[in-house]
Amino acid sequence: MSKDAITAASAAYPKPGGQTFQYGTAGFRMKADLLPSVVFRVGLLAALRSRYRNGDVIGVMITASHNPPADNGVKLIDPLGEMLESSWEAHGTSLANAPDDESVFEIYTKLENDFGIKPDVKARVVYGCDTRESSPALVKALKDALDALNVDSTGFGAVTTPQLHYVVRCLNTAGTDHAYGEPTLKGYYAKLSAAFNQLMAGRSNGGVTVDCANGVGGPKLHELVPYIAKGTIDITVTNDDTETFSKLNSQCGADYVKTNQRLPPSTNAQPLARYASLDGDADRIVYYYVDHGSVFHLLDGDKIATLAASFIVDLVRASGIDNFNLGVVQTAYANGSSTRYIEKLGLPVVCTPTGVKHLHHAALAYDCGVYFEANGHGTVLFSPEALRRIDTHTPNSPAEQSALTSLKALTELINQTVGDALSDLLLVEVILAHKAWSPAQWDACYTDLPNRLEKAEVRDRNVYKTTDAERRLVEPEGCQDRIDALVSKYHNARSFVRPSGTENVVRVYAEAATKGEADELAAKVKAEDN
Ligand code: NG1
Repeated sequence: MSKDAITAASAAYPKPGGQTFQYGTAGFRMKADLLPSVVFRVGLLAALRSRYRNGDVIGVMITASHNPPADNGVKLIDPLGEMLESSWEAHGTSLANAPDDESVFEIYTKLENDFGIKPDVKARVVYGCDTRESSPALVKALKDALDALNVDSTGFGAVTTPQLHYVVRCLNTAGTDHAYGEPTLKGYYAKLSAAFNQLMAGRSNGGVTVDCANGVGGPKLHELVPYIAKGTIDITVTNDDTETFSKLNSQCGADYVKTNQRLPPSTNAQPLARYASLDGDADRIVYYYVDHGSVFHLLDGDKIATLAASFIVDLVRASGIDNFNLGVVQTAYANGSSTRYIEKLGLPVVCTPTGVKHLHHAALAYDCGVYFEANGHGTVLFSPEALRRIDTHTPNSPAEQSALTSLKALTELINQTVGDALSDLLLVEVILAHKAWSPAQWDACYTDLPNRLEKAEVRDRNVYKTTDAERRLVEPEGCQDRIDALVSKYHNARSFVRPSGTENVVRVYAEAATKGEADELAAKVKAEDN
């Protein structure tokens, strides 16, 4: 690649002084005004990655998800719609931290040489963004990098993160025997809705009100609704103002609801009606309702995981498929009651470090891996062999046939590339309709242990080192012993401290038999920690 083309284009995006960037759990994420040089260089990385993968399509998503409106971020999507392979995150970090245009070119050339990337392979990249005010300028920085390298690129405009993951997978599997779908938004809506309408045939389940966090999920849910068969469910879309940038994730959205464990203030909640909240890029969803006493009840990622796992296991059994290995993957933030409930269902459950790439990886070990973070980010994966068995299984009765048809449709309804709030919304609606459950009946599967999540500002989060899927601290020395001593004073209690992968803070989680105890334990651990 011509040195002049890269350095000249890079000169328009100088690295801000005094900043150190790191490709973390969610790619790069920070105040948007610090990002242009980072996004430009991520464009270079995407081109390299595509050429390294012999011209596979790589995705670049510009979003800061649930973060405030002034933030933005950027992350890469690998060919099958997965997160960027971990070993490449360091290359993103070194490009982003190159002090000047010359060193950007040197690192670019070194990566090309180290990976034996052939100069004649054409790179292919697709990209999208959320609805933030800063997104168009960052898209331009990305496009300038792609153009400087003569990349074959297509922009999808404002899309949800999972929609871009879907498109990437479709493009890379087109024409193969595992083609994923048509690589357009229309194709996405058509695929999800066809499966949903089939699963809901002859069923009607009232309505659900969806808070879209004033983010990209709003317009995209509006686009999906016309595809949903009339009389199945009524979807009411709220908090869908993407014009007033300051409203994004403000007093609404999945993160607000999960963290504060309360309704978005704009909700006029009716007893026992279903409500759901998406986050700013629609890759997370949580449900909730209020009871007749106006008490708020959260149905978070753990509740969605247990609902999905039990439903799929029942369908597999009812289809007459045996020796089918379904497992659930959680993180340390999963409520202890949910873990015990999964064990009671007789299903294997494992805990991984935070961040969906870890959960996704662990879920691949099963015929069907159900993974959700408690905050509502998750999906269900079926292995290629499981899909083949479902496809070729011969049912022995009309009941088996009916269960098998539903199971097949579920594999189409679920976005298997990444957690997808729109796909998860339809999945939950289908399951509740099949079970004829109200949100209260769903909630009654198990009772969450009261819990509290806090964050603490620290001088350097990197001094906190964890083990056991982040449930224990090994450094700073003595810290874990002090946490253990505090925990032992409470009933049914658990607490852990881990450094955030997306903010310069450590997070403190505590759960205990009562709300008062959970709050007190979290406060004491936080104080101990500072
Ligand atoms: P960090 O900042 O590492 O805690 C947060 C979420 C993760 C994940 C990432 C990426 C919590 C406690 N943490 O990570 O689950 O979703 O953001 O968005 O919710």
